Amino acid sequence: MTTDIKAALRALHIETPSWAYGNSGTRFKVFAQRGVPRDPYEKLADAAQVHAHTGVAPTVALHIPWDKVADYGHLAAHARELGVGIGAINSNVFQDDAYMLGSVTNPDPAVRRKALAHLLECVDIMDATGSATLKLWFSDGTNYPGQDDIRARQDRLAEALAAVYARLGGDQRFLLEYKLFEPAFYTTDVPDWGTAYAHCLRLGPKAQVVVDTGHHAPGVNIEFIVAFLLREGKLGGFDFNSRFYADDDLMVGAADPFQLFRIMYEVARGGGLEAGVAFMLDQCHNIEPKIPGQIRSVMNVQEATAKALLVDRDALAAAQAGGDVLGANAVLMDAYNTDVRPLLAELRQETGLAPDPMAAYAKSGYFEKIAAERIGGTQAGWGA
Ligand code: LRH
Ligand code: MN
Repeated sequence: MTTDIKAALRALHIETPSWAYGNSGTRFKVFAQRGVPRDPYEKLADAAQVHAHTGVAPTVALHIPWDKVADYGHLAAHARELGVGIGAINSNVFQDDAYMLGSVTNPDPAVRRKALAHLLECVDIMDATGSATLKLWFSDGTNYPGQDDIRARQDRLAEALAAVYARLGGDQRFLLEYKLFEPAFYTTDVPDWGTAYAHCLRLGPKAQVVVDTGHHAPGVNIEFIVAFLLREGKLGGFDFNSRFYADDDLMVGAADPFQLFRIMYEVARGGGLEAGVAFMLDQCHNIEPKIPGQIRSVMNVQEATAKALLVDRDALAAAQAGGDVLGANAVLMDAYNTDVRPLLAELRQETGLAPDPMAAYAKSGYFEKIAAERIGGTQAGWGA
């Protein structure tokens, strides 16, 4: 049992987002922090620290144009030298003035063409970096009833998605991300898993859904969505974070570790650990140090996954089959209430890592080094 669990935990691959290493905030304030990267090369160096200390964060998601460089092949080579790879390419059709009334759903065909051109450029960047995954999130929506035709916007969205789908290479796929609201406050054109699923189903196997854990209405049972999409072969990935209220983008597992455990249990139960599901973090460390924030987040996913793998599946199946409600619930709670930190510390030592990545990073002196070196220049951020 432990051997299999350790093997599954060693195979866990958590992708960190380049933008988590830059400055971020809210509409009220973006607090700058010392040592923040000034360019994608420095972001990759910081991401490599997370992988160096956890052993399970070997790729970095890029966001275009926040990570725009002259030579994406050179950036990918730099990543390899650092011991990491380029993961999902994230499109950005939410920050250009032209997109005030939408990007691919905009009533103006010229704006739609502009947005599509950006999405296709992101596929070119996938080709240049060896990335196999395009992540599509659309801020598109309306703020007032009547502002635009809900059905016509779906037609425009479908047209753009079909054009991107046709451009994808053999081993490439796109992940369509949904979000209940914000920045739009009346309709959002991809508001929920059902809408994303329906568009992906219509397109084909290279189109899957990404579940951002901060993008649901309060009270939504996310692990049900996970179980359903996995059963359909349409769960492409996660944007992991946590929230107390809305799209807070806090550290995954920080606000609701039990929810993360329930999600990872459905992932393990549904074969999601072996199905090429992308486990990506999508977070903003507005007030806490960035690299330790990412290390802690990776550890939270590891802990939730270890607990999920500890569930006694046979005992659970027997209790469920026998209608033993409390017995079945107890099997799951026993796993959740198990302290898996010694198991993970042991696993890290067996793979030549320090048992406590947070302590190891703090002792490494890396922060002091970057805080001293990274003087001047423009710190990276959301570029808004
Ligand atoms: C939108 C989102 C999306 C990213 C952005 C950084 O809220 O979750 O995944 O493009 O955050
Ligand atoms: Mn996201």
